Amino acid sequence: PPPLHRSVGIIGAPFSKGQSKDGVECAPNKLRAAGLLDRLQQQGCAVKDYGNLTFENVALDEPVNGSKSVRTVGSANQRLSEAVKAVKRDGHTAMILGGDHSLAIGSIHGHTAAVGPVSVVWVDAHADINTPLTSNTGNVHGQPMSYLLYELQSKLPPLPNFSWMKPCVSSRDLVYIGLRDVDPAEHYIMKLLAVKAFCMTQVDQLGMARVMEETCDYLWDRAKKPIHLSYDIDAIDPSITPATGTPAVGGLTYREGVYITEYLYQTGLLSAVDMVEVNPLRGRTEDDVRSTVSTAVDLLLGCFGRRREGNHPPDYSLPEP
Ligand code: 4U7
Ligand code: MN
Ligand code: MN
Ligand code: MN
Repeated sequence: PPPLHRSVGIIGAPFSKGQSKDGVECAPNKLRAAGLLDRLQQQGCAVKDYGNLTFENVALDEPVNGSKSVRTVGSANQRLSEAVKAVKRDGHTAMILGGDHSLAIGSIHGHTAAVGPVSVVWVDAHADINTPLTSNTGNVHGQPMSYLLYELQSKLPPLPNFSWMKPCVSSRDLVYIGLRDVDPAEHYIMKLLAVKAFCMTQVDQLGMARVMEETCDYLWDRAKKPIHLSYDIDAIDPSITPATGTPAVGGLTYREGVYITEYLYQTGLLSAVDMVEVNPLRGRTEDDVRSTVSTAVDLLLGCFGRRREGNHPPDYSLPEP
């Protein structure tokens, strides 16, 4: 069984230039304000908050092959990669609070730089595997997996402020869960590389318990590696988590979403977790925002040992009359 006491190193990555809507940069502080750190401590985690990163705003960041803010995204991810590497070298499980999903580039890069090859579990409505040349929107948050995969390097144009990064994930070490809004080029790439994906059809067919068993069977077939969980809040149905930039109907239930985190925690292999695309300026009401933020917090707590059956400290003893 995994140790009851884990130490978590939290990095705030208030970054939003991988897409065009304001607000995702507010999420790290919103998640903290919702009691994330206290609740982690209450469930037995040692918490170290590394604070929020600051990012340089690159002037004259003209689109490259149609992709927007590439230089700004490149430089921000270089900083994030260094920060994640440092948290891993300090011996913590890394928790990266986004920010938009383009930050998975630096997060996964820094993680592998510190610990070597990882398995990636990507929970999302979207595959985020467009190359800069296939993207219809030019938003880098729809492209991070293509930058990270060895197998797609020959399909990427040279990108300014990305020379620091080398691909670091094999398509064999990637599993998607929750997909339901995949672009044609992305679908083609996934078939070409035979990427393992449990889209919503498979979630309906198998149920989440089997999806998680099969996810781990698949990833562990060769070797057990540290797991990088990249959790896009839009994987959850927008009736529960509406405050996000690119909501997609027909998503995971709250219970399915939490089950993923409980299951991955008990593998003892979770080594880094991204929570991305929470946008407190989206959603129509205060309740929309509250429900989105509190669901994101619950997902993060699940990654660090919270169980719905209840928890108690290892040294708990009953009061004697
Ligand atoms: B997210 C999209 F075209 N595929 O490339 C794109 F539908 O990090 C959406 O998963 C990307 O929220 C969504 O822009 C990015 C679009
Ligand atoms: Mn998404
Ligand atoms: Mn995403
Ligand atoms: Mn989104």
